[in-house]
Amino acid sequence: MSHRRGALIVLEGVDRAGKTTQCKKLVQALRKSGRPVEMLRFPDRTTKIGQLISAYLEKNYNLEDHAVHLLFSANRWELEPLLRQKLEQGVSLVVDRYAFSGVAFTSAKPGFSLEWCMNPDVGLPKPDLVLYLQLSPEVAAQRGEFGAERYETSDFQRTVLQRYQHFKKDPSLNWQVIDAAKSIEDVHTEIKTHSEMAIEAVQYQPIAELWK
Ligand code: ADP
Ligand code: 2DT
Repeated sequence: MSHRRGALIVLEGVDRAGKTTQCKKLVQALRKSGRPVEMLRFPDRTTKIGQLISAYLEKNYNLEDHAVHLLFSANRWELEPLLRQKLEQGVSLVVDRYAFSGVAFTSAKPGFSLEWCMNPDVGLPKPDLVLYLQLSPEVAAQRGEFGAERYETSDFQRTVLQRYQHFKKDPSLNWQVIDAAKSIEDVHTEIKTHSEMAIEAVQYQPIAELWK
């Protein structure tokens, strides 16, 4: 590849870990230093599939557990051409949740293996960096009440937190654990450093495929 590509940077972590706050700050900081960057989030609730997912999360619509898992994955695949195009154009992407949320949340339900949960996302653009915002349920609780959406209960979130631990053992991922209990500014500084390093490191590398 003769021209530079952008980096795919994903933020993951349990509810209220600070993902949205940090995605916005990271995009601002990277833009300020002159790097082309855009923010995305999954689920993307604006598409037809996303609207179904949103209705499910808001408990306005029931879906069978396997079916909704596949819809979350389909919501990533429908944006895959756009993601790839942006990265190839040299735009870095900061993404609030990705396939790791898909696996952690569905595998927290009874009867779902990690392997089954990972399968539909095999081959998606592989993140060059995953920033996992680590926060204990106790500190998360201090950041406010749970909302009314599906999955927003402390028992379920505890299981999700356990499921996330699987990924830090995967040597093929650039999985960085960030202490999300620190101040917003301290977390930001750490995230920015990792992100700038990833952007430099991958600019002449091809985009890899997730879990392949
Ligand atoms: P998430 O997207 O992971 O659910 P948010 O970014 O929406 O988390 O943050 C959840 C709440 O916690 C918000 O009220 C936010 O202002 C607050 N918050 C985020 N990061 C921190 C931090 N490092 N310390 C204290 N409060 C934080
Ligand atoms: P927020 O929009 O507040 O982040 O909540 N989820 C997300 C899944 O179950 N599977 C997925 O693939 C993704 C991306 C996490 C979205 C909720 O949807 C869950 C919380």
